[in-house]
Amino acid sequence: MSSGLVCPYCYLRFREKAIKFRCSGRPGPAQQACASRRDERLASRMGFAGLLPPAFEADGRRLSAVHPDCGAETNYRLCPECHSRLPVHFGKIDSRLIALVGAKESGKTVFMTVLLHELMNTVGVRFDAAVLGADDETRDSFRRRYEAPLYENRQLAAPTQRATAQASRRPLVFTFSVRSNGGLRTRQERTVLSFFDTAGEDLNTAESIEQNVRYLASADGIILLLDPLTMRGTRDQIDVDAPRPAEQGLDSPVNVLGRITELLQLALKVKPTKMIPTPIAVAFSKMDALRGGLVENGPLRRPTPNGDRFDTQDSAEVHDYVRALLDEWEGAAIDQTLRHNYARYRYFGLSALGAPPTADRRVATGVVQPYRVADPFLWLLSEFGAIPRTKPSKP
Ligand SMILES: Nc1nc2c(ncn2[C@@H]2O[C@H](COP(=O)(O)OP(=O)(O)OP(=O)(O)O)[C@@H](O)[C@H]2O)c(=O)[nH]1
Ligand SMILES: [Mg+2]
Ligand SMILES: [Zn+2]
Ligand SMILES: [Zn+2]
Repeated sequence: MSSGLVCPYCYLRFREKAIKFRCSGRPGPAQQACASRRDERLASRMGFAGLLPPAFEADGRRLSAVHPDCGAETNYRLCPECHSRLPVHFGKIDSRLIALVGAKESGKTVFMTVLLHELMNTVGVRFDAAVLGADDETRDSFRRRYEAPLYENRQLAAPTQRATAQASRRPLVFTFSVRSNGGLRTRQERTVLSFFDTAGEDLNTAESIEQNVRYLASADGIILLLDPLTMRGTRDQIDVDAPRPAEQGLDSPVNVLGRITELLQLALKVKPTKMIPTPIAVAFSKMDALRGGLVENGPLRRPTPNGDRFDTQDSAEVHDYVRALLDEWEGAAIDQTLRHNYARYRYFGLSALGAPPTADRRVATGVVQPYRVADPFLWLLSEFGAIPRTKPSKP
């Protein structure tokens, strides 16, 4: 799809040429500097009301421009729609938007926090990859709002606020860089990643559906987090110490999948005879609470793979195993929905925390010990061709 670029902050589509610039605010050749002011576009779209030097139009295919008012050069490039600052080299490097969706309480915020922490640490080392926040706001808010509470205070986040209730909620945007070995040449492959932590109830209310439709329609890959503990067939298998989901008010995984499927079909204008092309990783969270019922040394009890490629064989085994579990959990309708509507889907089972939390939402063991938390993300990256994968072994 070369119908232009998609902003990792507002998810609107535009052409590279339309990229705008923001004046550097430094004095130009005539020693005149442009004054900072409120950027109305940034205020209305992203809820940022601070003072900034003015935005202006120039040839967006270039990495810098001269502001005619002051004559100073700038390399501060902006999304033409929302005026957010674009990541360095945006438009010249791959950009992948990954949508993270799931019902209320399914574990999205904890999952995203642990995933990003792992990407910056062990998984980064495993793939020799560097993961960096693409802007000050992402760097600061990831650390302060997500990482520090969980890793320093061992406290799980409060339920995520709905997008409309807090206009300033913006996606976290990261750049993922890996060295690719193409024969004699090695080069850096850079991918821009955008995560938007939706609030579970955003999928229910009409006014917030529009934003989600745009978000899902622009996504290059989807991670759908489903809470297996809310499925009827798991009730008698849940670890006695694990907090149980509320009996009422939570959406069942099959309903959530149904709603997302309808949204995608509408947003992508998928013909009735066609499948949804976006790859979807269907990940069952909180597997620690069901550990007792899993086959010992089976795909969801053995250690997370740690080679420097995505392990295709291991992933296929997990996929088959989870599909078999779905029958046991009375979730066969999930498999039917996926099989009839999606061209590419894959099952995952994971635990962000590694053990059930305490009843007062704290990390029980004192340390976060994730299990397979990066698998869905690594599968998507391998589908995009951004990381290498192992060849499947013969059946
Ligand atoms: N057993 C277990 N429970 C988990 C895990 N991750 C999250 N939970 C539980 O799920 C609850 C909800 O997690 P959140 O990450 O806040 O869920 P969410 O999907 O962001 O919820 P909303 O923001 O309300 O949509 C937590 O308070 C935990 O009790 C896990 O890895 N294992
Ligand atoms: Mg949340
Ligand atoms: Zn200027
Ligand atoms: Zn934008």
